[in-house]
Amino acid sequence: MKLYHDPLSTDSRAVLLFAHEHRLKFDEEIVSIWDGAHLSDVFAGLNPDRTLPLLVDRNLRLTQASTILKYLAELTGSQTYPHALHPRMLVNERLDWFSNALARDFLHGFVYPQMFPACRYADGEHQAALRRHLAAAHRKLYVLDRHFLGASPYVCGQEVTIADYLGATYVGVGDWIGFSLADYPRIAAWMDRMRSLQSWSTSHHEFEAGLIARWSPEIAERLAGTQAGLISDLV
Ligand SMILES: N[C@@H](CCC(=O)N[C@@H](CS)C(=O)NCC(=O)O)C(=O)O
Repeated sequence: MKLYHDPLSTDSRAVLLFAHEHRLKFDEEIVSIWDGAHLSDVFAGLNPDRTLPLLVDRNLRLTQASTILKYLAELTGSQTYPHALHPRMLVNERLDWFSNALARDFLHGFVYPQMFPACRYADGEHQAALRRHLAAAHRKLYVLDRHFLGASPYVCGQEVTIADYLGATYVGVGDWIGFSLADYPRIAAWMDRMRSLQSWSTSHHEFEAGLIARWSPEIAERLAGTQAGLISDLV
């Protein structure tokens, strides 16, 4: 079994978190997303969608972090993916929500365009697009805080599941633009719980080191300016 990933890829980190927590051993290869290695013809031969992560197990190729998490949990008999039908469907439901709703509005719509130059909106549209997606992201975060977490420590109830691995990895990226969780106390407490997992820092260390190494001072300054402007205007 081989995992193609890059610590700079958010979806890769969710899989790495699960793998480290479960002490899983497999071959791995880093495909540098920053250098565009995922766009190469060689990698497209493995994953025509040219995205990371990719898990290859004999003839099976899985390209969705959520499916890879389910597969690895199933292979290892992990309790983080319950077998009973209703609890399992709840985990699937939350995974879909993180992959679709939260990723769209929070990650792709609001966070990445501020972190990665290639994801910026066109000049003249950038600020307006960020504002629109920030408003949508707040609606999603409200649902996560008040409804999914509510009185529970984890998004599916009392026990940590693969949905928490994926969701916390997504929410954690907000730190890099200084996104405040002050209005979301349950999310903040959940993130503290997830960050206290013994493998959290291992699976996030290379991401953090990679970002710090790659961000030029100019980008860092622009990021700080953009975020400061948004925060003072909107929050
Ligand atoms: N739906 C996929 C998303 C995979 C994805 O978009 N990965 C990003 C990195 S987090 C990627 O490879 N982006 C490169 C690109 O779109 O060019 C999943 O859940 O794993």
